Amino acid sequence: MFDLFDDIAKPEIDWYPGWLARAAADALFARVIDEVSWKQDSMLTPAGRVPFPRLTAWEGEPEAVYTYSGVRNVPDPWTPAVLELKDAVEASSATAFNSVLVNRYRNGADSMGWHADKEAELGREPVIASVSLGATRAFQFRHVKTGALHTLELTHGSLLVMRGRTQLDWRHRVPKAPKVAGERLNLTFRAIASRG
Ligand SMILES: O=C(O)CCC(=O)C(=O)O
Ligand SMILES: [Mn+2]
Repeated sequence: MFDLFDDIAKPEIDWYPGWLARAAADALFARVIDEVSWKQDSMLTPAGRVPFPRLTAWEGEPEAVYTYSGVRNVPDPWTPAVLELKDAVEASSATAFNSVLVNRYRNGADSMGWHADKEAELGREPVIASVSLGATRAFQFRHVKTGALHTLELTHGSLLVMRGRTQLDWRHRVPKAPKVAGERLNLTFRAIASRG
C-alpha cells in the first residue's frame, strides 16, 4: 500500500556508454548499413497510412514471429554484423535474444514517438538490449504515473539494457533533433516467445 514511491526514482537500466571501441563501432556502423534490407514501413492512422519517420528491419530466428497492427511478421535471417553484435550483447547482458528490430534514423528529422515495448510476445518484464551506432541522439524516459523525465544521450557504440518494470512503468522515445544532420542506427535485441 505504501509502495507509491518504489518505482518512481529511475527506470531499471544498465548503461554502457563506451561499450564498443571507436574503431569497432565505426566498422559495424558501415557494415550494418550495407548488409541490412531496409524497409519503409507505415502505420495506419485515422488520416490513412503514414510512413514511419525512420527505416526499419527485423532479423532473427524463424520462430521469432512478431505480430503488430494485425500483421504476422517473420524475421529476415541474421546478417553477419548484426549476428556479431547479438553475440556481444548476449555476453554483456547475460540474456539470450532471438530477434532484433533495427531502426535507421536518416537525420534529426527521423524519430520514434512515446511507447513501451509491451507486445504480448515479449512477456511481462522483458530484457531489451539497445545498441546505438552513428550520430548521438537523445533517448527519453517518462514515468507513466508521475510524468518524471530522464534523458540519456545515446552515443556511438553505446549499450543500454532495459529490464524489470521499465516497460510497465515508463514510456520512451527518440525525439526529433533538428540540429542533427548525421545518420544513426539502433538495434534493439529482444526475446520473442512465439504464439505459433
Ligand atoms: O532508437 C532507439 O534508441 C529506440 C528504439 C526503440 O525504442 C525501439 O525499437 O522500440
Ligand atoms: Mn522501444
